[in-house]
Amino acid sequence: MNRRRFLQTAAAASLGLLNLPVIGRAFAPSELADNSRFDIILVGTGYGSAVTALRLAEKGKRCLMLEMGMDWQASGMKFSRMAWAEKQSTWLKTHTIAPFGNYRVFPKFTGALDRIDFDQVHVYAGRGVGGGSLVNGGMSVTPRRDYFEEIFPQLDAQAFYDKYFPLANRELGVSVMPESYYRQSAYYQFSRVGEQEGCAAGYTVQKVPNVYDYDYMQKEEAGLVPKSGLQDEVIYGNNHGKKDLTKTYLKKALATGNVTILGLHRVDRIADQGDGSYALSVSQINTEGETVAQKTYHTGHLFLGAGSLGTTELLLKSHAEGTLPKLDGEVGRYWGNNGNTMAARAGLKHALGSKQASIPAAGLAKWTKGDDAVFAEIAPFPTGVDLRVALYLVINRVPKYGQLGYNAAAKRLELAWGKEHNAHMVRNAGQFLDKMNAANGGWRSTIFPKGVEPKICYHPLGGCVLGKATDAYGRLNRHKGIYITDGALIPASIGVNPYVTITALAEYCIEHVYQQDFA
Ligand code: FAE
Repeated sequence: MNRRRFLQTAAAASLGLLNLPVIGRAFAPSELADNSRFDIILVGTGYGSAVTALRLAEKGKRCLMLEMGMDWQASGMKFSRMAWAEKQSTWLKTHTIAPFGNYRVFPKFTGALDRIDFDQVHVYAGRGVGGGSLVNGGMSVTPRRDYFEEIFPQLDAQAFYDKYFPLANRELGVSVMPESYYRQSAYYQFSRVGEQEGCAAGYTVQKVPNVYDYDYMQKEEAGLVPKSGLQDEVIYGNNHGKKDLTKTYLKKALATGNVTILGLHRVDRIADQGDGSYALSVSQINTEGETVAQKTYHTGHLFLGAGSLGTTELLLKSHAEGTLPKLDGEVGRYWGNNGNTMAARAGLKHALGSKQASIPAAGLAKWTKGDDAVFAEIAPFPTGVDLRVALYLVINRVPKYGQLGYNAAAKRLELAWGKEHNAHMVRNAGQFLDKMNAANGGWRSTIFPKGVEPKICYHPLGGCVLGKATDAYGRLNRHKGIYITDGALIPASIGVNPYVTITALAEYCIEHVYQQDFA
């Protein structure tokens, strides 16, 4: 051990900092002690945070990222398959929390997939370095321009479609599955049947780009490499093939040498110090979720990227507990589930195949100007047998917003979201199923009530909306030095799977914030 490393290690040991789950080399262990001050702290390591960290770090700014989930790469653990979920599948619960089939039990562990339950909606989220990119289906969809303009009338759409969406797609490593492979793969029979049936029912087929490496997938099918997307891996993480954020934005950010990520570090509270700085109460947890250390970190530049619910909760909770007294009433508003509704048909005439890839490749659209607009992702049902059941994740508009609040007495985040918010989604998804059945045969499956389940939300959006709770570039109202970077910026709906939009918005915001606040 060289002298510098020896001194650092000795200092770390005296401060009780050994065994810190540290990634990256921006800060020595001794600089991570309790009560340390950092120029920049980012909360979370999902899309918003990863983009922001890269753009700051490549300009030479040192960034500390705090992530409540694990560093999966360093852990050496494998992600679970869906068919045989183990403890690492699920965030601190004793059983699985998938949309259905939750018969597996295990000890609590800081696993990859979390679910936050409200009365009429169950919100799924990824946990770990990489956030939602670890558990999502990799569907990388740029929104329709007319809908983007409807949701964000104040933004320069031309700039987004010329610059920020292409940039986001490039950095994320998005590609379209080669048609030749799609047409002949046994694993995409379900999707080809879905397209054919959708056309017959009058829907427009839309190919869906993805961040899955299709060269790898073709090798999977040829039996040349370990299977992942072709072996029911997705919502608990992919062991191969998927370019999650640890292989794209976060990898580049760490390579600058200006980023350190602390895994298993949960930010519990933000306190306005009144001098332009913020004190964060942080709990370091172990893999059973128990607190093993508590510390306070200080910063003048706090970037929140804890996801729609995580970011909004941190702000509302800190306000309710009196440490962020000036919080704007706009925080918590314009929340929505991106219109997510699961739908299922049974009794299909055509075989869907006993082999089904877990990575979706196409969707069916009828995106009208009214509340009946739908975009239905043709989802796999990879059970290993062909049950002739077709699944869809239907995305709808969100005409009625939800509102988040924090109940200080009960110490929990609350959401005003009732059956009335879901009503048009249930109607639309039901009509979609009925049209598909009328054109192709089949009936509404009983895996969901009348074939439709509106409580499943994979795409939480809103709570700190751009231009409402923030200025034009994500700076939180009334709080100089706090920035929102994530899905909380989007008001309730974007009409397609959202992370390309979240990435593009984060690129846009940090470009302007850097020029105005850091350059
Ligand atoms: P996100 O990626 O959720 O990252 C937030 C991070 O902050 C997480 O790592 C948290 O662990 C961490 N965190 C939260 N609270 C704290 C705290 N207090 N202290 C420290 N760390 C904290 O945020 N979208 C698509 O576009 N295409 C898809 O195919 C797709 N499929 C999905 C499938 C599933 C099963 C799920 C759950 C989601 C899917 N999504 C998909 C949604 C997408 O993953 C989601 O919109 C983004 O991940 C949201 O990005 P954010 O940056 O907002």
